[in-house]
Amino acid sequence: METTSPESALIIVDLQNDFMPGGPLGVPGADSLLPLIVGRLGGFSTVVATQDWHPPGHGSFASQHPGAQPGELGELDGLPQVMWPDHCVAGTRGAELVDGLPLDRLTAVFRKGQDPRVDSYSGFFDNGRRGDTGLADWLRGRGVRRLVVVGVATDYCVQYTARDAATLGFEVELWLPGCRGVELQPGDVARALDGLRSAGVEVTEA
Ligand code: VGL
Ligand code: ZN
Repeated sequence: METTSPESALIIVDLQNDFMPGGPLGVPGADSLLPLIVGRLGGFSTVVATQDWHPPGHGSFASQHPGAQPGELGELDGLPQVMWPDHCVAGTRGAELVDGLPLDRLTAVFRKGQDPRVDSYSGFFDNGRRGDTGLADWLRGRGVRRLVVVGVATDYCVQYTARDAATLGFEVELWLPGCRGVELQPGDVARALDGLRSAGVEVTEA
């Protein structure tokens, strides 16, 4: 049996319906993650889920930029911004955590992406690092020093969450079997993993 350490937390990033294959921002293979992630829940006394939670008409949506196509690079409030299909609108079925994720096993859910003027890939800060979700202080308050990060998408929200966690001084493991990427450009996931390793994140493959 896996031993639980109060110092370790599992961070499940954006395991939401709209990111499942067939959804508006479907991530290939994301529907295979649930049993793998559920299988690890017992090893952690602290389990956090993040939830992408956008207002209708969020500025990251291509639909808000005349002429923009989903997947293109544009700009939002002075920051480079990928134009995404409408997704994870607060309160919709698409924004719900996937069926089968046992909500009673989650210690907390942190929502992000609520400011229409800035995207928020990381579970800690928005992309402009202006807003703070409070996750870091909450984890420290529980005595958590080590994080295992899983979920979607490896090249976006998982990457940003893991990098911020390392920068904030947490010991971070990205458990690759529990992650899937968008891969808008071939090689995006590999580049994200290289960057994370350089930032001190341990990428584990089994
Ligand atoms: C995500 C793009 C837009 C993610 C969220 O969860 O990785 N990607 N919003
Ligand atoms: Zn989003």
